[in-house]
This record gives sequence, structure tokens and C-alpha cells, in this order.
Amino acid sequence: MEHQGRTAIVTGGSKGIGAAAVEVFVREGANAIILDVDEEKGHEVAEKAGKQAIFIKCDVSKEKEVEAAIAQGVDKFGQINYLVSNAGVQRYSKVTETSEEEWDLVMDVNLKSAFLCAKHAIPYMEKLGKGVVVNVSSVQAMISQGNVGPYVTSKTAMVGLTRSIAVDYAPNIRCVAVCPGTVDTPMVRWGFEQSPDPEVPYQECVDMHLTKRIAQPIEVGEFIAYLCSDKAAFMTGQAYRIDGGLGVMIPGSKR
Ligand code: BMA
Repeated sequence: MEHQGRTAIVTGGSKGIGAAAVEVFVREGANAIILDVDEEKGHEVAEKAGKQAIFIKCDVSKEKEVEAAIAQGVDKFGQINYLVSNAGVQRYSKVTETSEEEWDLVMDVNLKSAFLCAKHAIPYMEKLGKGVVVNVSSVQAMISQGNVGPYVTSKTAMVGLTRSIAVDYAPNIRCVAVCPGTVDTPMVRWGFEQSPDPEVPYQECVDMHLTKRIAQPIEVGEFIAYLCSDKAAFMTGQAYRIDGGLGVMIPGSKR
């Protein structure tokens, strides 16, 4: 019961990595405030978690909605110990082919949301005198696939945001980023489905990891909960890869 009596906000908590983080927090005694635009799935995750979770419909790229949702969460559970900024979308394009709308969408959902949630959650952590912010970035903040210009930009900027928050709110508030490789989430599955044969990009993703598989969301959820725990009290300001060894091998060097 590592997280007993604590409360976590999880954005994008209705599916994928977010829902997995909610599951681990609740299992380990915490309350969870699930923020998401997907009402149906959000309610499902909250119901499964029982009394320890609430779902609040929130577009985390809109400041007024973020402010109101966090206040509602505090009304319910009394405090905020952790913020997990996980909401994200991926779109496929190079910069010359990216519309302004698409750029704004990816930046708003992935990056601006993390800024807005930190802006409105950190004051509650300051009241408690402690807290942890986890930004869910991507291994693509370090090495990048083709055709995902705005996504890579947003995920890389999250690492800068992480460092900035860590510096400005130390020593009592920690901030770290997690950088997953390919994880079996609805976002990634949607990406596969943009291909004529989804099995092809799926197999490419399997093959590019040293583990020869993609991750399950729960593996990243467990890592997020660990980073929030007191066991990780010396970890702040950094981005940690959880990526099945993606990108560590020089291509063609193993026969
Ligand atoms: C993630 C997503 C996935 C991708 C993985 C590894 O952030 O972009 O679609 O497979 O990075 O590149």
C-alpha cells in the first residue's frame, strides 16, 4: 500500500497508459482523479476502481476546464499528491504536410495540457509541502521515427517542461518524465490502422525493440507509480526511458 491516503490526477486516464496508472495507484491505496474527454471509457475505469476514483470529463488543453476539474477533484479527495500528464495523440505527417490545425491539436493535447495541469495542480502540492509531477513523454524525445514531426516536437518539449518544473519547485516537488517505446494502447493501435495492413507496422514495432515485443500499458503504469513513490525520492528533473532497448543497437551490427 505504497500510495495509501494519497491522491493522483491522471490525464488521459480512461485508456492505455493512463488507465493502467489509475489501476496501480488504486491497488496501492491512492485515490485517482481521471481527466479525459472519453466519457464512456472514463466512467468504466472509475467504476472498476470503486470509491477510490472519480471521472471528470475535461479537455485538458483548455485552461478553464483544467482549473475547474482539478478544483472538483480536490473537493472530493481533499488534496493532490501526484499529477500524471499522460493525455496524448499522435498524427502522421512531415512538417511540409502538416496543417496548422493538426500542429495545434498535437501541441495542445500533448504539451499545453501538461503545462496547464501543472500550473493548476502544483499550488495544491505546495499547500501540502510535497508532490510529484510525471510527464508521459516518449522515447521519440531522444530518437525519432519518420513522419511524426509535431508529435516528436511535443514529446521533446515535454522533457524541457519537466526540467523546468523540477528546477523551479525543488526541493519539495519533484518532476520527472517517462519515455516509453511502443506500448499496446488505443493510440498506437489507431496508428497501426492507418496502414493498409496494420500487421506490417505492428511487426516493425515488435522487431525494433531488443525485447522483440511491444510493452503492455501496465508495465508503464507500474513505473509511473514507482516514480511517484517515496522510493524514488532522489529522482527529479530527468527523463527515464522504458523502451525495451529500442535504439541502443547499431543497425546491422549483430549477425
Ligand atoms: C511512441 C509512439 C509509438 C511509437 C513509439 C516508438 O511514443 O509514437 O507510436 O511506436 O513511440 O517510436
